[in-house]
Amino acid sequence: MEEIPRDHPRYVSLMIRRRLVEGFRAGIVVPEGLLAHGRGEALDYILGEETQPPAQQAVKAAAALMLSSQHPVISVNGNTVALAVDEVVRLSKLVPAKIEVNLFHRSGERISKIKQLLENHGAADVLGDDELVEIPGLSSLRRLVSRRGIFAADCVLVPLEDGDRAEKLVSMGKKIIAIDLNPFSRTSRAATITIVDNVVRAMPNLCRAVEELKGRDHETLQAIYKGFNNQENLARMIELILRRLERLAGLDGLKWGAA
Ligand code: PTJ
Repeated sequence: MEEIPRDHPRYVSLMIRRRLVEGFRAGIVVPEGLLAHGRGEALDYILGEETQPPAQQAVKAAAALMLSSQHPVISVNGNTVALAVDEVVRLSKLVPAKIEVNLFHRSGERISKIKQLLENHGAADVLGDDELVEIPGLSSLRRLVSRRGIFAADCVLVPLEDGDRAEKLVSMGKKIIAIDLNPFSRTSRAATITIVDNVVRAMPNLCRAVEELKGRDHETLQAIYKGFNNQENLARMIELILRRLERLAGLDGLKWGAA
């Protein structure tokens, strides 16, 4: 692939796209994943492509929730591993939490490629194709989950999700942490904690927060995540988008247009 000049004003964004295209060519990301990224990056652009304070609060609550859970699981799909494979593995070791591959566009071949990639980056015992059971009432192939993983989990981290599975997992009594740049999505609204940020920033932030909170007693961790109100946090993110658009509307449009 052609070189992307380091001094290009959109260098970071172009490199993120490149990772997804490479993931697509390797059979890890589906074409729909590239489209999903387009929606995500449009929202990220509006958010200023940086972690906003409400997202950092959600990260802290998510870290506390994962650390105080009995059986936390990190659910991964094609886009997540293409963008944050090292952080997924690191987080799974820090918490510790199991990793399960759970795909919307499920195929045996993609599951083994994603498992292989995770294992190449140091993950052990990646779930997703063994002892499968169904999430009741869910018709997409995401209903197939591991008995030892998502099915038994009390807390599931779902980066980049499509709506209905999060809702079903919540109705099964599980606590859900979503990472989704779209504060309006069904996933964001259904989750216990939603981190409205790009997965490339949210995952390292989550690793750092887990490192900081590790060793705190159960009551302190519970107090942190119980003090978090998801609907309020989403409302603050939407408010932030409104304020930012208002500010931008006052500027010369040509100055801030992306290449
Ligand atoms: O790998 P598979 O087969 O499981 O398929 C994965 C995709 C992403 C194709 C599938 O889950 C899907 O169709 O998802 P949706 O319904 O398009 O939802 C993806 C959500 O993630 C949208 O709300 C996007 O705004 C958001 N999003 C996209 N890129 C990012 C993101 N959120 C955080 N970080 C991103 N980089």
